[in-house]
Amino acid sequence: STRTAVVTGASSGIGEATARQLAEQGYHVYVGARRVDRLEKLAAEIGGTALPLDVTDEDSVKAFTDAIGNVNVLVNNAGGAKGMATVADADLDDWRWMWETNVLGTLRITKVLLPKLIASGDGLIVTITSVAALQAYDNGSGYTTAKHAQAVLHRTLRGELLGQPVRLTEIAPGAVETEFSLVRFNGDEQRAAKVYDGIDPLVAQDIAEIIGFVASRPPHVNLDQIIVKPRDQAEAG
Ligand code: NJP
Repeated sequence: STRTAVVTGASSGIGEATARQLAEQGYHVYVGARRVDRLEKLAAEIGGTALPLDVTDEDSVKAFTDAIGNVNVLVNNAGGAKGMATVADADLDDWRWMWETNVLGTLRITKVLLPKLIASGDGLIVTITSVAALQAYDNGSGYTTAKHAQAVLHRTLRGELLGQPVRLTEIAPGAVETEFSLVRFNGDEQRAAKVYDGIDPLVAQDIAEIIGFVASRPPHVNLDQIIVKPRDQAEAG
Protein backbone atom coordinates (compact mmCIF):
# COMPACT_ATOMS: atom_id res chain seq x y z
CA SER A 1 0.00 0.00 0.00
CA THR A 2 1.08 3.59 -0.59
CA ARG A 3 3.10 5.20 2.16
CA THR A 4 1.63 8.46 3.43
CA ALA A 5 3.19 11.64 4.77
CA VAL A 6 1.73 14.65 6.56
CA VAL A 7 3.48 18.01 6.15
CA THR A 8 2.33 20.97 8.25
CA GLY A 9 2.98 24.48 6.97
CA ALA A 10 3.18 23.25 3.39
CA SER A 11 1.89 26.44 1.74
CA SER A 12 5.40 27.89 1.34
CA GLY A 13 9.11 27.45 1.97
CA ILE A 14 10.51 24.30 3.56
CA GLY A 15 7.10 22.64 3.94
CA GLU A 16 6.15 23.09 0.30
CA ALA A 17 9.54 21.81 -0.93
CA THR A 18 9.30 18.84 1.44
CA ALA A 19 5.84 17.91 0.18
CA ARG A 20 7.16 17.94 -3.39
CA GLN A 21 10.21 15.87 -2.39
CA LEU A 22 8.22 13.20 -0.55
CA ALA A 23 5.66 12.98 -3.38
CA GLU A 24 8.55 12.42 -5.77
CA GLN A 25 9.69 9.58 -3.50
CA GLY A 26 6.29 7.93 -3.87
CA TYR A 27 4.42 9.16 -0.79
CA HIS A 28 0.82 10.29 -0.79
CA VAL A 29 1.24 13.64 0.94
CA TYR A 30 -1.39 15.42 3.05
CA VAL A 31 -0.50 19.12 3.03
CA GLY A 32 -1.84 21.47 5.73
CA ALA A 33 -1.69 25.24 6.32
CA ARG A 34 -4.00 28.24 6.56
CA ARG A 35 -3.54 29.47 2.95
CA VAL A 36 -5.67 26.79 1.32
CA ASP A 37 -5.52 28.29 -2.21
CA ARG A 38 -1.78 27.61 -2.31
CA LEU A 39 -2.23 24.12 -0.87
CA GLU A 40 -4.80 23.17 -3.47
CA LYS A 41 -2.48 24.20 -6.28
CA LEU A 42 0.36 22.21 -4.71
CA ALA A 43 -1.79 19.13 -4.05
CA ALA A 44 -2.97 19.12 -7.67
CA GLU A 45 0.65 19.22 -8.85
CA ILE A 46 1.90 16.40 -6.62
CA GLY A 47 -1.21 14.23 -6.51
CA GLY A 48 -1.66 14.83 -2.79
CA THR A 49 -4.45 16.04 -0.52
CA ALA A 50 -4.89 19.65 0.58
CA LEU A 51 -6.45 20.23 4.00
CA PRO A 52 -6.97 23.49 5.87
CA LEU A 53 -4.96 23.62 9.09
CA ASP A 54 -4.35 26.18 11.79
CA VAL A 55 -2.04 24.50 14.32
CA THR A 56 -3.01 27.08 16.95
CA ASP A 57 -6.68 26.05 16.78
CA GLU A 58 -7.84 22.85 18.50
CA ASP A 59 -10.92 22.41 16.26
CA SER A 60 -8.89 22.93 13.10
CA VAL A 61 -6.33 20.33 14.22
CA LYS A 62 -9.13 17.87 14.95
CA ALA A 63 -10.77 18.36 11.53
CA PHE A 64 -7.34 18.04 9.86
CA THR A 65 -6.31 14.85 11.64
CA ASP A 66 -9.80 13.28 11.32
CA ALA A 67 -9.49 13.60 7.53
CA ILE A 68 -6.23 11.60 7.45
CA GLY A 69 -5.99 7.81 7.13
CA ASN A 70 -2.75 5.95 7.78
CA VAL A 71 0.38 7.97 8.50
CA ASN A 72 3.99 6.85 8.01
CA VAL A 73 5.73 10.23 8.13
CA LEU A 74 4.84 13.40 10.03
CA VAL A 75 6.83 16.54 9.28
CA ASN A 76 6.27 19.14 12.00
CA ASN A 77 7.25 22.16 9.97
CA ALA A 78 4.61 24.84 10.63
CA GLY A 79 6.29 27.60 12.59
CA GLY A 80 8.05 30.87 12.44
CA ALA A 81 9.21 34.03 14.19
CA LYS A 82 7.64 37.41 14.88
CA GLY A 83 9.49 40.56 15.82
CA MET A 84 12.99 41.08 17.11
CA ALA A 85 13.44 42.73 20.47
CA THR A 86 15.50 42.65 23.63
CA VAL A 87 14.02 40.92 26.64
CA ALA A 88 13.45 44.38 28.11
CA ASP A 89 11.28 45.29 25.10
CA ALA A 90 9.64 41.87 24.62
CA ASP A 91 6.21 41.96 22.99
CA LEU A 92 3.93 39.48 24.75
CA ASP A 93 1.68 39.09 21.70
CA ASP A 94 4.69 38.11 19.55
CA TRP A 95 5.77 35.62 22.21
CA ARG A 96 2.27 34.11 22.38
CA TRP A 97 2.19 33.73 18.57
CA MET A 98 5.59 31.98 18.54
CA TRP A 99 4.78 29.64 21.42
CA GLU A 100 1.31 28.81 20.09
CA THR A 101 2.63 28.08 16.59
CA ASN A 102 5.99 26.38 17.17
CA VAL A 103 5.48 24.66 20.53
CA LEU A 104 1.78 24.01 21.13
CA GLY A 105 1.19 23.58 17.39
CA THR A 106 3.74 20.76 17.28
CA LEU A 107 2.25 19.22 20.43
CA ARG A 108 -1.36 19.33 19.15
CA ILE A 109 -0.60 17.60 15.84
CA THR A 110 1.90 15.09 17.21
CA LYS A 111 -0.36 13.97 20.07
CA VAL A 112 -3.23 13.11 17.76
CA LEU A 113 -1.20 11.42 15.01
CA LEU A 114 1.03 9.38 17.34
CA PRO A 115 -1.24 6.29 17.45
CA LYS A 116 -1.36 6.21 13.65
CA LEU A 117 2.42 6.56 13.38
CA ILE A 118 2.90 3.67 15.81
CA ALA A 119 0.25 1.55 14.05
CA SER A 120 2.03 2.05 10.73
CA GLY A 121 4.81 -0.24 11.97
CA ASP A 122 7.44 2.14 10.56
CA GLY A 123 6.71 5.71 11.57
CA LEU A 124 8.90 8.78 11.30
CA ILE A 125 8.50 12.18 12.95
CA VAL A 126 10.66 14.98 11.58
CA THR A 127 10.54 18.25 13.52
CA ILE A 128 11.96 21.43 12.01
CA THR A 129 13.52 23.29 14.90
CA SER A 130 16.32 25.80 14.34
CA VAL A 131 19.86 26.75 15.21
CA ALA A 132 17.86 28.98 17.60
CA ALA A 133 17.06 25.76 19.50
CA LEU A 134 20.77 25.28 20.20
CA GLN A 135 21.80 28.56 21.79
CA ALA A 136 20.62 32.01 22.86
CA TYR A 137 20.63 34.95 20.42
CA ASP A 138 20.48 38.59 21.47
CA ASN A 139 17.17 40.20 20.42
CA GLY A 140 15.65 36.83 19.66
CA SER A 141 14.48 35.46 23.00
CA GLY A 142 10.86 34.89 21.97
CA TYR A 143 11.90 32.69 19.06
CA THR A 144 14.85 30.98 20.78
CA THR A 145 12.77 30.02 23.82
CA ALA A 146 9.98 28.67 21.61
CA LYS A 147 12.39 26.69 19.42
CA HIS A 148 14.21 25.32 22.49
CA ALA A 149 10.86 24.17 23.90
CA GLN A 150 9.80 22.62 20.60
CA ALA A 151 13.14 20.78 20.39
CA VAL A 152 12.87 19.44 23.95
CA LEU A 153 9.31 18.28 23.27
CA HIS A 154 10.62 16.34 20.25
CA ARG A 155 13.62 14.90 22.18
CA THR A 156 11.36 13.87 25.08
CA LEU A 157 9.21 11.91 22.66
CA ARG A 158 12.34 10.21 21.31
CA GLY A 159 12.90 8.74 24.78
CA GLU A 160 9.24 7.97 25.46
CA LEU A 161 8.89 6.06 22.19
CA LEU A 162 11.94 3.82 22.59
CA GLY A 163 10.84 0.29 21.72
CA GLN A 164 8.06 1.56 19.44
CA PRO A 165 8.37 1.48 15.65
CA VAL A 166 8.73 5.25 15.32
CA ARG A 167 11.88 7.14 14.41
CA LEU A 168 12.42 10.79 15.34
CA THR A 169 14.65 13.28 13.58
CA GLU A 170 15.21 16.88 14.59
CA ILE A 171 16.41 19.17 11.82
CA ALA A 172 17.93 22.47 12.94
CA PRO A 173 18.41 24.82 9.99
CA GLY A 174 20.35 28.07 9.84
CA ALA A 175 19.27 30.76 7.37
CA VAL A 176 16.96 29.44 4.63
CA GLU A 177 15.56 31.86 2.04
CA THR A 178 11.77 31.49 2.42
CA GLU A 179 8.90 33.71 3.56
CA PHE A 180 10.19 33.26 7.13
CA SER A 181 11.83 36.71 7.35
CA LEU A 182 8.85 38.38 5.72
CA VAL A 183 6.58 36.91 8.39
CA ARG A 184 9.09 37.82 11.10
CA PHE A 185 9.09 41.49 10.05
CA ASN A 186 5.33 41.66 9.33
CA GLY A 187 5.73 41.92 5.55
CA ASP A 188 8.53 44.54 5.55
CA GLU A 189 10.49 43.39 2.48
CA GLN A 190 13.50 45.65 3.09
CA ARG A 191 14.10 44.38 6.60
CA ALA A 192 13.52 40.81 5.45
CA ALA A 193 16.09 41.08 2.63
CA LYS A 194 18.76 42.36 5.07
CA VAL A 195 18.74 39.04 6.92
CA TYR A 196 20.65 37.43 4.05
CA ASP A 197 23.29 40.20 3.71
CA GLY A 198 26.75 38.67 3.43
CA ILE A 199 25.64 35.04 3.31
CA ASP A 200 24.47 32.82 0.50
CA PRO A 201 21.46 31.30 2.29
CA LEU A 202 20.16 27.77 2.03
CA VAL A 203 17.08 27.24 -0.11
CA ALA A 204 14.04 25.21 0.93
CA GLN A 205 15.01 22.38 -1.43
CA ASP A 206 18.27 21.88 0.54
CA ILE A 207 16.23 20.96 3.63
CA ALA A 208 13.64 18.98 1.65
CA GLU A 209 16.35 16.74 0.18
CA ILE A 210 17.70 16.02 3.66
CA ILE A 211 14.20 15.06 4.84
CA GLY A 212 13.89 12.83 1.77
CA PHE A 213 17.18 11.18 2.71
CA VAL A 214 16.06 10.66 6.33
CA ALA A 215 12.76 9.12 5.19
CA SER A 216 14.53 6.71 2.86
CA ARG A 217 16.81 5.15 5.52
CA PRO A 218 15.92 1.60 6.61
CA PRO A 219 13.64 1.30 9.70
CA HIS A 220 16.49 0.56 12.15
CA VAL A 221 18.39 3.78 11.33
CA ASN A 222 17.53 6.84 13.43
CA LEU A 223 19.14 10.15 12.49
CA ASP A 224 18.64 11.97 15.79
CA GLN A 225 19.63 15.51 14.96
CA ILE A 226 20.83 17.28 11.83
CA ILE A 227 22.20 20.81 11.96
CA VAL A 228 22.44 22.44 8.55
CA LYS A 229 23.68 25.94 7.84
CA PRO A 230 24.83 27.99 4.88
CA ARG A 231 28.59 27.60 4.46
CA ASP A 232 29.24 31.24 5.37
CA GLN A 233 26.92 31.43 8.37
CA ALA A 234 28.91 32.08 11.53
CA GLU A 235 29.06 29.52 14.32
CA ALA A 236 26.95 31.81 16.49
CA GLY A 237 24.32 32.78 13.97
O1 NJP B 1 8.99 29.72 6.47
P1 NJP B 1 7.66 30.09 5.68
P2 NJP B 1 9.96 28.43 6.44
N1 NJP B 1 -1.06 26.83 11.23
O2 NJP B 1 7.16 31.32 6.36
C1 NJP B 1 2.84 27.78 8.11
C2 NJP B 1 11.86 26.92 10.58
N2 NJP B 1 13.10 27.65 10.32
O3 NJP B 1 9.62 27.49 5.38
O4 NJP B 1 -0.66 28.95 7.48
C3 NJP B 1 -0.61 26.15 10.18
O5 NJP B 1 7.89 30.12 4.21
C4 NJP B 1 2.70 28.76 6.96
O6 NJP B 1 1.44 28.54 6.29
P3 NJP B 1 0.15 29.51 6.38
C5 NJP B 1 10.69 27.80 10.96
O7 NJP B 1 10.71 28.18 12.32
C6 NJP B 1 13.23 28.46 9.24
O8 NJP B 1 11.32 28.94 6.51
O9 NJP B 1 -0.49 29.32 5.03
N3 NJP B 1 0.46 26.51 9.46
C7 NJP B 1 3.83 28.33 6.06
O10 NJP B 1 3.41 27.29 5.20
C8 NJP B 1 9.53 26.86 10.65
O11 NJP B 1 9.27 26.00 11.73
C9 NJP B 1 14.43 29.17 9.04
O12 NJP B 1 0.65 30.90 6.63
C10 NJP B 1 1.09 27.63 9.83
C11 NJP B 1 4.87 27.78 7.03
O13 NJP B 1 4.22 27.62 8.31
C12 NJP B 1 10.05 26.05 9.47
O14 NJP B 1 11.44 26.27 9.41
C13 NJP B 1 15.46 29.02 9.93
C14 NJP B 1 0.69 28.40 10.93
C15 NJP B 1 6.03 28.72 7.21
O15 NJP B 1 6.68 28.87 5.98
C16 NJP B 1 9.45 26.43 8.11
O16 NJP B 1 9.61 27.82 7.87
C17 NJP B 1 15.31 28.20 11.02
C18 NJP B 1 -0.44 27.96 11.64
N4 NJP B 1 -0.93 28.63 12.69
C19 NJP B 1 14.13 27.51 11.20
N5 NJP B 1 1.53 29.46 11.04
C20 NJP B 1 14.66 30.09 7.89
N6 NJP B 1 13.78 30.13 6.90
O17 NJP B 1 15.67 30.80 7.87
C21 NJP B 1 2.42 29.36 10.04
O18 NJP B 1 16.33 28.10 11.87
N7 NJP B 1 2.17 28.26 9.31
